[in-house]
Amino acid sequence: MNKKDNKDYSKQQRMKKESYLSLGSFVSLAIFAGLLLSNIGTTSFLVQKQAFGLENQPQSTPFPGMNFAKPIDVWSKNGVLKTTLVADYQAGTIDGKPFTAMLYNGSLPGPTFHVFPGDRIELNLINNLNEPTNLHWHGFHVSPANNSDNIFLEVGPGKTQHYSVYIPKDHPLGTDWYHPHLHGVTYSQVNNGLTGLFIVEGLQKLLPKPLQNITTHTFEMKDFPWDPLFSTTHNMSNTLTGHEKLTVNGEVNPTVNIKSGETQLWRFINMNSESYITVGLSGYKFHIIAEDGYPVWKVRENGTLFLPFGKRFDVLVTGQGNGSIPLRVVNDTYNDHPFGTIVATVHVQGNQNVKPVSLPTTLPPFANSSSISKWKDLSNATIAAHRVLYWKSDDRDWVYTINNQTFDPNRVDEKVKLGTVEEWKLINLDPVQSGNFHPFHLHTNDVQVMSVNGKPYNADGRQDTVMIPTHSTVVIRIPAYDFVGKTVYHCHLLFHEDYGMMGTVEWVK
Ligand SMILES: [Cu+2]
Repeated sequence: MNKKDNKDYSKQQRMKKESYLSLGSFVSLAIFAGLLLSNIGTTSFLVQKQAFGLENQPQSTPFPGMNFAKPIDVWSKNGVLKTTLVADYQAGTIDGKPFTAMLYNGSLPGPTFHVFPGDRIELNLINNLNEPTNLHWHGFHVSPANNSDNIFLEVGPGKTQHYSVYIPKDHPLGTDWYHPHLHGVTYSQVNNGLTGLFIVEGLQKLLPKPLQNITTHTFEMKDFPWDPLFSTTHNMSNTLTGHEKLTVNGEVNPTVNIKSGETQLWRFINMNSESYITVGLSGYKFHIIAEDGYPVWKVRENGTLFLPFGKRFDVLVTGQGNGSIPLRVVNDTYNDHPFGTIVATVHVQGNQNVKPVSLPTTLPPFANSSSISKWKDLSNATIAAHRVLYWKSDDRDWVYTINNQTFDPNRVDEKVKLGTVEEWKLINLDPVQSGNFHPFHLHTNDVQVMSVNGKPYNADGRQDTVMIPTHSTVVIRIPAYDFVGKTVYHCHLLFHEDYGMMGTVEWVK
């Protein structure tokens, strides 16, 4: 059974479960659906905007023929990003199909935030949903405690949570993102549209002078529409609408303009929670300068980019020739879209007399630090502890475990001492035919991949989202530094996470 068949198989299992639902469940389903609709009918986004001072932020413009808005860019000012996110339901259409999404500030995806190392984030999260939510800064090296990147916080319906996040002066540079991270509802909230980019600026300053002011484009890739009924029923048969489209920044097949000879910085992210994407641009190479918001030690040239859920790549691309070429889903072991699916159209303007600049093969260190933990290769690090984590799926009963345990927020699974480097062996026990890949994600500290199935891995830098293929072993090294507190590691197939595949780690002094 290949991955696709397996997905269909899982869906059949989910449908089977649905048939066990009692009449009572259907009654409560109807009540919940009614609540959802009444909320859509009565909540005015404009009123909320005025109430929370959002009317002073740059205005979003609606997509043509839709009432979802385009994401806007919000920058920090004088070292502070002061902003508000309102999570609410919003009706609109994608590809002519009506769809009710869960959105931040009415835009699909949410606003793109731009911050610098050393900045402070002061953010109000207002929850207008009928269910609890919270916020995670995916890829950020910040405190996991108090009202910082604390995924144990629960923001109830109608409640507001203030977040204060301090970004270290030597924070890695690149593309990170934000999304809800409340155990049990993460999968549906992310799939319904509650995601946005959080860019730590400064990556261009690591490039040769002529490239420091290049044009940037973001590619926030996500399958829409997703069936919002799942959020109210939590019935797995509702998770796939059957007419999902691969969208980029909320649009189907947008156009990107580049001149022949011009180099641009493209920031890719897979914002799905259960679809892999591999993209390619025929005749082009992507020069990867950051992975998971972490500048590389060595620039790798790749013809394709494989993005598990949550993965980001910052790449340099130089325009060639003249005319339009499609950015497509290309053939790869892992892919959940038909080969050839168009992601975006790249329009190259030829004969512009733009002289190409030679691209760098390495980048200078992003942080001025002598500490090995901060940014250097961990291959020769002293290892303070070795741990083994077994990842296992039961697709029939939807039980997903790490070391035979499902998630318990009150338990501490691993304690890691600050200032040390640990080596973790991640073993995926699921057989190849199960199709159950598990993208490992760790909060607070980025990791270095050391080997895959015993074969040494030549790491270009650090990552926060690492694929553990079926029936495979991946060895990683984790440097613990700067922050104490309890947080989590988990599978970023968010359905697995919601059904148990998450453990707790406490960074201790
Ligand atoms: Cu998984």
